[in-house]
Amino acid sequence: MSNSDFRDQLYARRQDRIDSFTFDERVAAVFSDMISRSVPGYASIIGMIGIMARKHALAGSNLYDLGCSLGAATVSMGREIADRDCRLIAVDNAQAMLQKAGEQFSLHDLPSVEAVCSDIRDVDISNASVVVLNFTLQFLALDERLPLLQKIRAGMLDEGVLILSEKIAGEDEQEDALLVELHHAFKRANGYTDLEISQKRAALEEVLVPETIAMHKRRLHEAGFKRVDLWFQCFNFVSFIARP
Ligand code: GEK
Repeated sequence: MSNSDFRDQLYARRQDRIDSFTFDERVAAVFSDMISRSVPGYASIIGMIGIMARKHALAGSNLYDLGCSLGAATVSMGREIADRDCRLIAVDNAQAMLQKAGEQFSLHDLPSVEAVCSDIRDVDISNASVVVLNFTLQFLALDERLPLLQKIRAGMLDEGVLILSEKIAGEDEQEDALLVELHHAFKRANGYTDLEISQKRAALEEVLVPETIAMHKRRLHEAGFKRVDLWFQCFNFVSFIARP
């Protein structure tokens, strides 16, 4: 296969009907290229998740990567905590993604990873020192977000951290328009055409529902996290570190 086989061209041709976005084989095949050309700061976030795991992972505890896709955050954490007796649990409900994640784990020689094909709403969270939701919560229905965060909080050690990354909405119309415009400029600079940008946007319309930073902070507090800090923002992509 040539490199171009892995380039995301899923929305390059005009489509008469845009189906809702799903994480199928076609997406799994190009996912690395898609996320790095679509999410500003993705590589930095992945790297920093490893750094944060190194700081917070406790020996004998569990580390969760919920909605792991191809397992980039798990690999980043695994590299940083190789010397510790921790269990890494990578969860995704898309079989096509999880299969490729498994290949990554063997490639990086991460023996203690458990790859679980499940809905994150159904997995048991316990003895957790690090929980990662890296651009996953945004795919749950609004009323399912708080119960998931409450479950995570309940399964977390008092010294634990939740790293929550999300695509966000601006606090008002003007800020939102600015952030969206800058994000689209980022995608254009990475080779996506206006057609690709608008067709992908339509496919994600009802699937990915962004919320404001204020809404996320409020909900994290409601779920029982006492400290919530924003450690990353680039345009409409942010990441929080939340602590009990
Ligand atoms: C990364 N974290 O590269 N249960 C399990 N998995 C789910 C669910 C659910 N209810 N809903 C969505 N997913 C990754 C990137 S991508 C983000 C995360 C994006 C999974 C879905 O199958 C997909 O693999 C992932 O969450 C979202 O660090 O594509 O924008």
